Order: sequence, then structure tokens, then C-alpha cells
Amino acid sequence: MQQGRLEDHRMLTGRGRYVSDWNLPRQAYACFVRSDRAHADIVAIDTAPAGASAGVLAVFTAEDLAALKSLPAALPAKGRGGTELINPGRPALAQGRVRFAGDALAMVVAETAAAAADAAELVAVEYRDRPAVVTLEQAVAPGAPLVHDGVPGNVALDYESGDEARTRAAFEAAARVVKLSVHNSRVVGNPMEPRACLAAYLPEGGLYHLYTCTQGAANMRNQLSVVLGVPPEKIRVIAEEVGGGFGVRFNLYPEYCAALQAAKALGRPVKWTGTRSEVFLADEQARDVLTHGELALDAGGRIIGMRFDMVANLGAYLAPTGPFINTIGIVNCLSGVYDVPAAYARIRLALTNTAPLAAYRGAGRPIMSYALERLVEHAAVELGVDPAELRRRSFIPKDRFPYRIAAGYEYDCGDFEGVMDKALAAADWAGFPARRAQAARRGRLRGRGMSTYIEATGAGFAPQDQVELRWGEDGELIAYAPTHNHGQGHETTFAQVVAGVLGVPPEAFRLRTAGADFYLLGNATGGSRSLLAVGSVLMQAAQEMVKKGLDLAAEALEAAAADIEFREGRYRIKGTDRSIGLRELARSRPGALDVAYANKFGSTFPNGCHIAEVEIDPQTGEAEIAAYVACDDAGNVINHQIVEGQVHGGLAQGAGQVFSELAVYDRDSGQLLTGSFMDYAMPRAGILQNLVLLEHPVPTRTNPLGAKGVGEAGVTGSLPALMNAVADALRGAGVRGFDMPATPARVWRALQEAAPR
Ligand code: MCN
Repeated sequence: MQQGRLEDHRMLTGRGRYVSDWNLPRQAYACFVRSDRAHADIVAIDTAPAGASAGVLAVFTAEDLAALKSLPAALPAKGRGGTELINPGRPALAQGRVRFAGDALAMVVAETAAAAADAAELVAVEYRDRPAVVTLEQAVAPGAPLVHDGVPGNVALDYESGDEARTRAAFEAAARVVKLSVHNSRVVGNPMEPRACLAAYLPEGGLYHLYTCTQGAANMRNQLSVVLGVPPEKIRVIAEEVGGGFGVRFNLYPEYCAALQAAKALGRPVKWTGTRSEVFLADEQARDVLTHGELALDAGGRIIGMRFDMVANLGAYLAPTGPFINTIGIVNCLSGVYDVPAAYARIRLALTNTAPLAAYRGAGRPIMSYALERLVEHAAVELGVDPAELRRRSFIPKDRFPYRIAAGYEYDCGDFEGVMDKALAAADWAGFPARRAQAARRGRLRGRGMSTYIEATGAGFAPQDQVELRWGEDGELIAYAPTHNHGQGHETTFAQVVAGVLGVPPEAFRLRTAGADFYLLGNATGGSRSLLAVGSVLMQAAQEMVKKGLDLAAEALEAAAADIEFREGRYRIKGTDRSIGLRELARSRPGALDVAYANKFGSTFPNGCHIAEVEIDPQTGEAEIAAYVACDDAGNVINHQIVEGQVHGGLAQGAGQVFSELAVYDRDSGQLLTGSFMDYAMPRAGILQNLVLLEHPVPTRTNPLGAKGVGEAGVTGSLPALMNAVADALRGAGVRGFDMPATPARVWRALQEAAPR
């Protein structure tokens, strides 16, 4: 058993610095005025009473921020027939029209946060209401009201991937076609730390400083550079502790841009600390994708084709990564773990009068795994074949890698059958009927579900990940990296990687990722890439440091470099006991051993088999996880405890979405009905019981660590496994076509409707 993580002591003793812990001299405080309706023209905004309120320094509306450009959103791909993504743009404050309940339209800046909040109440807005489109069906219905006049049919992009003609031919040749429509329900990310920023402008040098909760400084800096119209070198994004990211702290948000502009205009830093209500209203949300899936099978029950028609909700404006997550992020594992060259997906990106949607743990891949793995399990039921056996018939064999899927992406390696067999054994697959019968005797419905998921990890827009290793004065080894640590334990695992090469104690290691005093290019934390990509670059940087030290050690030991070896943190003249430690050498030559290094490692495809058993109480509709086995291939694992924690956390988010969480907008008014923890049920710790977490590592050759990502695996695998188990349990009671979330009320209602009268 390992002794916790390096970062834990700092956080547990209250020394972690989150955004609101930062303060600057003369700072002022911002409060945003948000639209109380989903869709309306802004006829007039009267800011005078707010402006005259005690302590108020200024009230900003869109006109005052005219110097700012729209938030960026791009997609390195085209739509069907070569069409381009239509980005209607997003101003920092709503301009002329509000497009979702919570859209910020004015910002009050005052001497205190309370004065700003009081004055915000005095901002009077005259609206002319417009009809709102809230659901996906409403958005793409013919003649629907338009969210943006420049986006016909509310579809920002009609995207496709795979081989349509070949897929059509496979379906024509199929002995059996199975169909299933599913809705991946809408969720709010809800990190512990609500969004916040401290914005400052330094006129000498024309520098912008943004202290904020971020998953990576370089990414946010690049997005800000577009909005501010200044080169990224003029911007510093600064963060230490970040209280959770889950994908929703990846992108730049309009409030940050407005705060920076206000700081410049007022000549004072501007601080904003969002509330939990603002998290619900105005953080990026996620999922909400409707899929119609079809599977073609031959007479032997082998999958020979698959196609998917999806509509994804992107909300009222395109979040910077919204289009990417809902296109490439979905199809990069289009055909799952199956050897099926005939696969095709069409995805329409729809706009609605709701908060923008983008990444949330899994970022696209849970959409694909949910649609496909529910469809495959449904096919097993329809064909009367054991779900494990049906999958086994179509797995990509382990000697077929690298394997290119119809969507063009190349899987590096895997052993899908080996992974599944390990999970089957641990889950006592054959013993399930007895457990189900036993549960029935207790009056409970027991169901079992499986998923054999795969996901892409390692993608990143930046061409390189830059890192630095520098020795501090007191013998600390400080690593600078672009990927931000916000719960994943990077300080610990990166220390293990670097210390493993340098032979220094991990306790000497410090990680810094977003400061005012350094500037690195690279990718943010996302796509479960930090270890395999940035960890690998850090390992190479450490190897560079060893090489760099060789000449210095030779000098210090008065020997030829060729006669010196490096082992366990010491340079030694071979065959002698004369040596000098790396740390000692670094102390004697300040700066001489420091290393700046850059490289980039690409995609690798972790995968796994998850088997869930749930029990439902038909009296209350309440479901619980009775048993759960997750066998994951994350390649070589650096820290087993952290990996287990990551899978556990991912499962919690999967279980949360399946059993309790649901973001609900009123379909007529567009009001968010689940705007607090009173209405939006976060999972509780007890939801996860009886977990068996197994590893089945197949090391990848795509990075020097042989590692695959693991941060999102728990979600991608659990959504379909858990819902397949729920569907199985309910099937026994005559319920057909039940979809997530399996809240007690929905389950109970489904059981009532299915019960014989
Ligand atoms: N690891 C390992 N061996 C492997 C793979 C990973 O030891 N083969 C370790 C890594 O060193 C790291 C951790 O496991 O400490 C997760 O690594 P990785 O899979 O590289 O994922 P990232 O660190 O890039 O984290 C991103 C991923 C994503 S995309 C989301 S969203 C997410 C997540 O991780 N958000 C999280 N996990 C989270 N965990 C917490 N506590 N909070 C979040 O916001």
C-alpha cells in the first residue's frame, strides 16, 4: 500500500491555493447580470441606477466590450459534401439578443463583491421575447425558430465519417439487422470549485494576467489571444490548485474576457467568484446526444456493418471545443472493438436555447460507447445469443494491430478477448442465473450488463509539449509542464517517472504548470493524455539531464566522460568507488543541469471490459450496483493506486449519469429546472459498492512509457455496462426500450406502465 500522493499534504492542510485565494492590490469585484429567459431581443438596458449605486466603479454591456472579438470555435474537419462549420460567434456579453437563461449581458464592477451583487439587481433590462428551441427534436424540426439567423435549420454542421457505400452494401447483405435508439442524457459537470477569475492588466509591457481554474494554461492563452487580439506571449494564465475540471475547465469562458477588459479599462484588477447557481446556468454542460443505431449481422451472428445517425446538442453558442468533441471525439472509436470495416456515422450539430455544451469526462467517446455497446447488447438479446459470445465473434484479433477503422483512425494495440476473459472470470459470468433467481426470491429484479469499450486518448491540438526541469536553490527539482493537475495526481506520478530516471527521492519533486514567471507551449489536460504524452516528454527530459550532467561529472571527478556511468542518482567512475550525486552536482553548478525539452506523443487506445450487475427494488424503483467488475487495459501503469482512483472516479461519474443526474430544461420556457443540488442529484459515495478493478496491460509502442490514458475509462466503460444491466433487470418485468437515467421515479413509472393491469 502506498502512502498517498505528494500533493495531498498541501491540500489537506489547507495550503492549496485556489482561484479565490489569490488577491492583488486594489482589486475590484465583478458580478454578472444574466438573462432570466431563454430567448429574447434586448430592447434596452438601463445601467444608470446600478452605476450610481454605492461602491460601483462601472457597469459594462456589450457596447463597452466592442474591442473584444468572438470566442473561437474551430474544427479541423469538414462536413458532408465539404461543408464548413458555421460558427455564429459568441461575444463576451450578449449583444442585442440573449440566447439562453443564464446568458451574461452586463457586468457590474464595484469596490466589494457585495456592492457589485447589490448593484447587479438594479440593472433593468427590457426584453422582447422570442420562441425558444430547447430540445434536440425542437431544434431540427422543420420551420423551428432560429437560435442564430445565420445558422439555417439550427444545424451548425452536418458531419459524417466512415464508409457510407460499403456500409449500405453490408446492410443489404445482412442476414439480420438490429436497431436501437438511445439518448445520452444531459449533465452538468459540477467541479467542487465554481468558476472564478482574477483578471489584471499590466500597462508596462501590455501584459494580461488571468488567474483562473484551468486544465491547461497554453490552451486558454491561445483562445484568449483570439478574443483580445494580442499575441499569446502577452498573456499569462496562472493557476495552482484547481478544484476539479472534468472537461468543463478546458475552455475559455466569456466572463474571463469581460473581466480582463474591465481590468484594462479601470486600471485595477478585477476579481469574480462564481456561485454554484452560475455553475448550473453558465458552465459548459455535456452529452445530450440522440442516436439511432443499426447493426448488420451475418447468418453466423457476426457483426458485418454498423451505422449511426446522431443529433448532438451544442447549446446556444459553440463552445471552443464543442464541435470537436461531438464529431471527431465521437467517431475516433466509431466501430468499437469490432473488426468491421463497414461503419458509418452521421452527426448533426444542433443549436438550442440552452447553455453551451462541450467536453465532460470522456468527451465524445462515451457517446460512441453508449450507442454501440447498448446496440450490441440489444442484438444479443434479439438473437438469443450470450452477449459475451456475440462480442467475441467480432473482436479485432490481437494479431491484427495496428488496425485502421472505417473512420480512418488507427488503433495501436490491444487484446480484447484477453481483457474480456479476465473480466468474465472475475464476474463469475456463469453464476449469474443463480444470483438473479436468489434476488427474485428477495423480491428484487437483478440484471446484468456488459460493455467492451475502447477510447482514444492522447489527442492534442498543440504541435508540441514543452517541459522544463530546473533545480531550485534548496535541492528541489521543479518540473514545468503544460498539462494542469486538478485531481489526477500528476505531481506524484510525474515524480515517479522523473525520479525513476534521475534516482532522486520523489519528495524533492515539485510540479508547476501555470505561472506568471514561465511560458510553455503544449496541450492542456484532456483526452487522458497527461501521462502518456507529457509524462513521456518529462521522462525524456530527465534522460537529457543525465546526459547533460555527464561532462560536468567528468570535470568534477577529473575523469574522461567515457569512463563514467550513471546509476541510482550518482555518476561513478566505472569500476571505482569515486562518484558524485546528481543533486550534489546540480547544487555545485546552479542552472547548469537544467533542461528544456519538447516532443509530442500521439494517440493510443485504452480499452476494457466492464460487467455490471444491478438490483432494482420494484416497490420504489431504486437501483443499486450489486456487483461491478472493470478490467482495463491502460498499458503500463505508473501508479496503481492512482489508476484505481481514476477508474473509481470515472465509475462514479458514469453511475451518477445513469442513476441520478439529469439536467432538465423546461421544453417551453427554456428555464433550467435543475439549477441546484436540490434538484440535480449528484451521486453519493455509497453508490459504488462491490467494485472489482483489474488491470490487463498491453503496453503501447506509441510512447516511451508504454502507457495508455486512464482518466476517462471509467465513464466510457460504465455508461453502457450499467444501463445494459438496468435494461436487463427491467426486461424481466416486461419493460422495453428504457433509457437513461434510471432514476427511481423513471424506473418505477416504467415498471407501472409495463405491469399487467
Ligand atoms: N496513470 C498511470 N498509468 C497509466 C495511466 C495513467 O499511472 N497507464 C496516472 C497518471 O499519471 C495520472 C492519472 O493516472 O496521474 C490520470 O492520467 P491520464 O490518464 O493521463 O489522464 P490525465 O491526467 O490527462 O487526466 C485527464 C482525465 C480527464 S480528460 C478528465 S475529464 C478527468 C480525469 O482525467 N478529470 C478529472 N480525471 C479526473 N480526476 C479528478 N480527480 N478530477 C478531474 O477533474
